Amino acid sequence: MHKKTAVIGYGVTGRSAVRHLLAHGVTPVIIDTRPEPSDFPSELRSLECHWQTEGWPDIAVERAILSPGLSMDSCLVTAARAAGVTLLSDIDEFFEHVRSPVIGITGTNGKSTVTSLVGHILRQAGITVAVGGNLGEAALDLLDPQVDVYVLELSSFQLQRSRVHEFAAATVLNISADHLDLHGTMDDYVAAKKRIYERSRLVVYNRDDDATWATGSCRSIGVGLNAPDLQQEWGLVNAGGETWIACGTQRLCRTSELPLGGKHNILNTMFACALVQDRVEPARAMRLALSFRGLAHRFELVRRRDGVDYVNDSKATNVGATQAALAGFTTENVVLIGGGDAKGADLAELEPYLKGRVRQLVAIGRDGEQLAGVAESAGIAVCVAQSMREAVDVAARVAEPGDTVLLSPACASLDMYENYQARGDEFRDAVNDLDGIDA
Ligand code: UMA
Ligand code: ADP
Repeated sequence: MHKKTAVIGYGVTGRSAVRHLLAHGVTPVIIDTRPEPSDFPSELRSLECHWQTEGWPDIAVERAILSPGLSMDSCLVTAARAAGVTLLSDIDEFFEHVRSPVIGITGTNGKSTVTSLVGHILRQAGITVAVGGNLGEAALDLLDPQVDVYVLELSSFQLQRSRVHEFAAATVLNISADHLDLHGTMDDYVAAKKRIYERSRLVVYNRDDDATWATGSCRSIGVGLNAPDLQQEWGLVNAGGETWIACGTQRLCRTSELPLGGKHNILNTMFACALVQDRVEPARAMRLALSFRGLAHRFELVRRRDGVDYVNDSKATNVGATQAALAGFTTENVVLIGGGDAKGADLAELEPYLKGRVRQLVAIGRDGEQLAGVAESAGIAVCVAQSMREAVDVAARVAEPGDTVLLSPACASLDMYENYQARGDEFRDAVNDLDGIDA
């Protein structure tokens, strides 16, 4: 067993790393730039802790598990490197201990949906599965000898600071600009994501997005919205006036039967089925996928009131996700609530998606004015709201029967909320408090 191990960052990941190390007989040193949390457990008081630490403390450490949220350019990480500390991620530590196959999922959007759907299909097929990573439980908390297959959602930050690992199947679902405030360049962001392919036994890529294509000679399956031209590839075919999901020459299901709306969810469903292809045969996987009900805050219908749909897409924290949400509308019947922390992204990329779909923008948050400018140049009416309640009230006043009031901010929530869930919850509460008839 390794000695003198530090855990850098005491968030969700750091806590899981401390638990894991203690369970394996290693006493870690905790280092964090933040003050000691008020809920720090009394049973950990005997550990050596360095709170509010910017430089490397005067301690001899061989290796450190580095949390994903701390920038690689931070003073603490630079100082750890200068002190010769070997930096690992929680994912590296997870792979040192895991004894069952791991399916890995990354991409700019759809990770949580596909990760949960893969877990759902495997579970329904009678396989003991553990699902987590960037979503839900941290990877190290999932380790359990009873588990047959692990399904991990992986962020670019986790992949960026991990070694290359052998996934049973891995995917980069799609790539669009995100987290450029921390990655600096698009090349750095894409390179971090594509590390997931390097030793993967099966690669599932997006035929319509060349940034997701693998370069080596790995076994790969393409997924796309056009017809599949190879056996085992996934895509859409038209037959008898209907659109079908197909795997190779096999027609599996009409897209109209899918429980989740939007073209992006058709893709997500095909990705999930392709990722489990070595364990659950395609027709069965597709059948099992039909009972998946989707996740909260992702294009979730909250209420139909006075003929207006209120949809919570608070998880749309980047431009690509809001583009996907808007792409599903064909007429100018959306009242969009958007804005927040744009994380350095160019919101002008939304303009072609706003035109012909959005009738009114209600702008919120720090970069709401920037989004308002984009909408105005597309000739769309704009107003600015100071709170979510005000935004919902304004949207409800301007919406007409047949319209959709859509919270799909294209921005992170952190300028106004603790996280996207809190933002979506406030939207949901404000919508449910509106007077009116549910219909
Ligand atoms: N921080 C400090 N000082 C430190 C350590 C961290 O200021 O010494 C700050 C970071 O800059 C960051 C915050 O604390 O703002 C949290 O960082 P962390 O590394 O402690 O994060 P965790 O609590 O461990 O949560 C992380 C993921 N968060 C991030 O990567 C920012 C969680 O994903 C993930 O669920 C968890 O690990 C378990 O794997 C959340 C997320 O927002 C949902 N992820 C981003 C996304 O999905 O877009 C990547
Ligand atoms: P992630 O975990 O990558 O953030 P989620 O499944 O939580 O992905 O969805 C995040 C946002 O992206 C939601 O607004 C959702 O509607 C949208 N979305 C989901 N799948 C896709 C996709 N394949 N392409 C584009 N946007 C998507």
